[in-house]
Amino acid sequence: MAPPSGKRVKGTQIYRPFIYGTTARPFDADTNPKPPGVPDDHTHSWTVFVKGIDDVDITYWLRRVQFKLHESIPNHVRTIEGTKGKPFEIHETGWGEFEITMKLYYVAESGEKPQTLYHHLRLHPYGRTEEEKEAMRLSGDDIISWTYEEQIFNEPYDAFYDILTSGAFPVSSGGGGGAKGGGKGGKSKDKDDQQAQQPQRSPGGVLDRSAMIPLTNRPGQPFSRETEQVEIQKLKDALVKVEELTKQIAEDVQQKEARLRGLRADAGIKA
Ligand code: SLL
Repeated sequence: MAPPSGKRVKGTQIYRPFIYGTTARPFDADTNPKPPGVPDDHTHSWTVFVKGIDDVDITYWLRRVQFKLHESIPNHVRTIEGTKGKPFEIHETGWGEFEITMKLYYVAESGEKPQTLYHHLRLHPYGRTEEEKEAMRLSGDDIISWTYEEQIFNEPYDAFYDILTSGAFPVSSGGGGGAKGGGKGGKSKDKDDQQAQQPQRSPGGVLDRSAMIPLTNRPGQPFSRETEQVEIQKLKDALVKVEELTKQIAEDVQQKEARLRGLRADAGIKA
């Protein structure tokens, strides 16, 4: 593919948060009955996905995703083309865990080569302790293995830069430019125009075509500033623990050295 014409925006990096991963659920007669035709040895239904944070649209930078599943699965290489506002996803059933390869293809204007990500399909709760495993069992029977990622576009072409950054404020001259909810009977044109000027936000407050993440968590939306703060606190607490341990070990070494000196002196050995 020929690189896009135009210049690169020098010294500029644009990043966009996104999430990829799998959600699995064991078959259960009441909560997740096995659909007809699913083989007897299949124990779970699962979904693999790539999507925007707080489910915001990412198709303005991500064009398609090729998912490579385990060879035991019929038609194991699947390509999903982007549909505006929808996740790139595949629903499947099976019995075993394996590594899924996801190849991300960017929009033509980006001039970017595809990039490959790897994700381990999880069917069973995991964690280092029973507590952690129990936490995995939260939210019904869903086994969630999700990763927060940031896609970096380094010195994007100027046309792509515009695509990345201009969508939050639709051009009013274009008759709405994709603003939702306008044009219903009874609304004045002024109001429609006003709405077209409003940047669009997800329910969690994420501005369309931005690098924002929500301030707080919501059910099914675990990545937020709140989560970030919790992680930062965990790191701080761990650092305090490491410093305490280091101090203890240093004291221990000092005591042992003193004892060694004493023993040597008793035995008449020169230090
Ligand atoms: C394992 N190494 O032994 C893995 C392989 C394969 C999973 C897991 C089959 C689905 C189908 C399926 O679940 N394969 O037949 O459609 O755990």
